[in-house]
Amino acid sequence: MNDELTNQQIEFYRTNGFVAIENFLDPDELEDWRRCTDESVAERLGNSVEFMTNQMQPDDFYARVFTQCLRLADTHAGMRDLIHNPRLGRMGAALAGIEGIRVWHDQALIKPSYGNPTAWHLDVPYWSFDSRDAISCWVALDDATLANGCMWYIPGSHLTARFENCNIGENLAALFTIYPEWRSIEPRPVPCSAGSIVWHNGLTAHAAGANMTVAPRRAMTCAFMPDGCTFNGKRNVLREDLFDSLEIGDLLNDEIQNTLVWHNSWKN
Ligand SMILES: O=C(O)CCC(=O)C(=O)O
Ligand SMILES: [Fe+2]
Repeated sequence: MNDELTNQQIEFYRTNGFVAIENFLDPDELEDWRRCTDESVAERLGNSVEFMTNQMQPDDFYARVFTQCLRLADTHAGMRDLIHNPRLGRMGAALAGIEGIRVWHDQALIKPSYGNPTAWHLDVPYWSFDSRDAISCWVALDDATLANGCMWYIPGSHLTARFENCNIGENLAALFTIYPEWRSIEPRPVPCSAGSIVWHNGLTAHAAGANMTVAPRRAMTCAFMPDGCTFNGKRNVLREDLFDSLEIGDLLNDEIQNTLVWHNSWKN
């Protein structure tokens, strides 16, 4: 795992709200990420854990944007090792400029052949905390191209985003009715080869194109929350018992739900 970051990459991330790193995984590691993703997704779909996948109504538009399976590290030991790897967390913390970093949710996002585009959206406003420093990684398990639905970003949008958002629906451009000021910023596609990692700030506007190829475009991703964030009242992926016990303003530090995967004090 090539987890070293240059100052230039950190600077690029802070300015643009995203950064792509090619050759993050070596061929053996890529094989492992693919295996753990394929296995854990197959198990999840077989078990129909309704809350954590979007495949309950497979003909819906959203179900055909991607097959989405959330929190696979909860149910697959190999995936847990990949997602909880402190080296991955350290990378995210270094880019975001935060002391400690917790898992919000991992998710597999598999855009099927002829899958719909992923509409422009922000991530943080869906979640149970408000932060300008949340960060997600998106690991390409197949080459991501302009043809099969690579990621696109609005550079710098994280700097002016508010916590207002839209659904990932049929209108690709719904987000721009909330943020008309972003309409004139040229979006940047981020094609990358399998084994690359793309990081984005949770407030950076992003999207993906349709998959106009015969093969799926697989990605394994993880959203991270800065240590110290507090509950804002939204359920999102919180366990029911935890959600019921939380008051707005409570620290989100449950070690099972929001595992601390890296803290800068661990350096020594
Ligand atoms: O993979 C996609 O199509 C969208 C990814 C995304 O929205 C995310 O990782 O937050
Ligand atoms: Fe997203």
